[in-house]
Amino acid sequence: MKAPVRVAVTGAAGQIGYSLLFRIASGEMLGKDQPVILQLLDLPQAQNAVKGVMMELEDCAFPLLAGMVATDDPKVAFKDAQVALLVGARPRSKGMERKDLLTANAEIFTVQGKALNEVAARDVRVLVVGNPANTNAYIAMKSAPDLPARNFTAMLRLDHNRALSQIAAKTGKDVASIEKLTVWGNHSPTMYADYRFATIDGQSVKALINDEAWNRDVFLPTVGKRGGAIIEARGLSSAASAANAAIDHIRDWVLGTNGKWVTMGIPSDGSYGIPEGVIYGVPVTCANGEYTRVQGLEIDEFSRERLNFTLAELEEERAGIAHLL
Ligand code: NAX
Repeated sequence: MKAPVRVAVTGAAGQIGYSLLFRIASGEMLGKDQPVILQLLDLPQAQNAVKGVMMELEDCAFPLLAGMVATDDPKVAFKDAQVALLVGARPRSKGMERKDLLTANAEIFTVQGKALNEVAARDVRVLVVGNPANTNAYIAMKSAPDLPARNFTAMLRLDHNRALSQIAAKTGKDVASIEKLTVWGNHSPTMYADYRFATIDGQSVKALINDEAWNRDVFLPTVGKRGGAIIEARGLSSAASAANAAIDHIRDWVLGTNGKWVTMGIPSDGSYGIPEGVIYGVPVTCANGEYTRVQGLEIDEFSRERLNFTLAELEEERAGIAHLL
């Protein structure tokens, strides 16, 4: 039996947490032979709800669940954590300005970054789901100078999966047959879902679809505004699909993608004209527990505009919290 992996999850009492924890405990994230210890963080007022979730986790009698901890202290939750899913964040309340939302989250992610820096495993893999995810990941990364910057990532995978399913529907092909799709930039409606390099059974998706107006007027707005459409329809934001994307992100990072492209928000190395350090969605492949950015892709004029547009939003967010770091 392998030694258990310590997985910290914040926002454990929330709706994404409720979809996520059971799948982690059943082995869907780290493998069916990998025991896990769940270290659950939530606010003091949510501790009872966390206890309820833990009771349900117990009642599943998952063979791979080797232990659980519930706490409102990030230093307890992140102690020796090898994977940290930062899901909990301050939601936007009525009348709250975007600036206030950024500041409130900057405080949370500064504290959590510092705690990770102090107590987490030195190779901890961090995925930030809580919004604004890219900027929150940036803040956590900057607050954890003793940890490798490359271990801080933001979730663009839900956007990637949304784009995959739109293309599958448009072409009538299987989702699994689509390769080399990516989503650039911020996890927000400014993201740029890009199928210019994508293939299905070796055929170009761009050629198969052959409809630039569909790309611009249907595909990009549909993917970009999907979160809003789900809130409209369900009365609640995406939860199960967000949890699924988080599982995909960590599973692929740890277990590899066999050469397949996936999208991760990672600190820029300066390529594609993205300033170094900005947490930006890019295509990656994963092998041996590491991600590698896909390099050398051609950026045409339309794409450059879109890459710059989503970058401008990230730069604005970064400027908004710069004084706090
Ligand atoms: P919920 O409001 O259901 O749950 C959030 C949980 O986080 C609550 O239990 C709350 O008590 C806890 N929390 C708040 N501040 C905390 C802190 N400082 N430390 C620990 N826990 C804290 O939200 P849910 O629907 O689960 O969404 C969680 C986050 O994911 C939100 O920020 C949401 O905007 C974001 N999303 C990100 C997505 C992405 O693709 N990156 C997609 C889905 C989702 O919208």
